[in-house]
Amino acid sequence: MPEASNSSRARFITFEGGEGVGKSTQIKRLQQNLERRAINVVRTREPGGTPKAEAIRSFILQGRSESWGPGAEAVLFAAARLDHVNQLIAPNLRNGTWVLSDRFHDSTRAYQGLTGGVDDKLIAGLESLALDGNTPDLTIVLDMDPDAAFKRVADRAIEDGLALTGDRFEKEEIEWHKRLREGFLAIAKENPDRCVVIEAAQSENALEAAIWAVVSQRFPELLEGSPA
Ligand code: Z5A
Repeated sequence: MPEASNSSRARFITFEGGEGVGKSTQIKRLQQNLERRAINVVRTREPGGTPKAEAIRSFILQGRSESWGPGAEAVLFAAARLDHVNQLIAPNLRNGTWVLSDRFHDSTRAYQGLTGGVDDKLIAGLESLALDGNTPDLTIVLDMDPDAAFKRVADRAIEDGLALTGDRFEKEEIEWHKRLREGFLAIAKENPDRCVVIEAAQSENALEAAIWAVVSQRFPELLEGSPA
C-alpha cells in the first residue's frame, strides 16, 4: 500500500506540564477543533489508555510503588507506555487517526528523571524500548507558576465537594513542583523542533486559541479548504 503523503498522515500530539495547568481541558478542546475539520481523533492519557496501562496507573497513583523509588517507578511508567503504544497509539496512527495524549514520555523525563534523579541512560533506554520510534510530532508544554496551578486544583476540589487529598505526586512540596516546571522547560529547550511552550495562565478560550494557532501553523494541511 502506498504511504500517506506527509501532509495527509495522522499526527501524534502530546500535552505536558505540571498539575492543574489545564492539559485535560485543552486536549478536549483540541479534539473538538480537529473533529470540526473532519479529522478522526482519539484522545488518550498517560499513565493509562489501555486496560493494562490503567491497572499500572491505579497502582502507582495509589502510592503503592512509592517506596520502590523513582527508578522502579520509571520502569512501571515505561511498561504502561509500551502497552499503550503497541495497543492504541501505533495502530491508530497507522489507520490514519490522529492521537492526542494527555502526558507521554516527557513526563517520565521530567518527574522521574530531572526531578526524581533517575539516571539519563536508564530514562533513554526505557524511552527507546517503549516508544519504538513513535515520537510525538508536536508536544505542547503548558507552563505556569505552580502556586497558581495549585489554586486551580484546590478550587476544582471545592467545586466538586471533595477534600483536597491529592494523589501520590500532588502531595510533593511546592519547591519540588518548581523544579518540575524547570524540568519541562529544559526538555522544551532541548527539543525545539518538537516542543512548543505556551503560557497557561490565561483564560480557557484564549489558551484554546493559542494552541490552535500553534497546531494549525505546524500542520498547515488543517487549513486547506478553510475560508480565508
Ligand atoms: N507521571 C509521572 O510521574 N511519570 C510519567 O511518566 C507519567 C505521569 C506519564 C498523573 O496524574 C500523574 O502521573 C502526574 C504525573 C505522573 N502527577 N500528578 N499529579 P493525573 O493524570 O491524574 O494528573 P495531571 O496530569 O497532573 O492532571 P490534572 O491535575 O487534572 O491537571 P490538568 O489536566 O493539567 O488540568 P485540568 O484538569 O484541565 O484543569 C485543572 C482545573 O483548572 C480544573 O478545575 C479546570 O476547570 C481549571 N482550569 C483549566 N483551565 C483553566 C484556565 N485556563 N483558567 C482557569 N481555570 C482553568
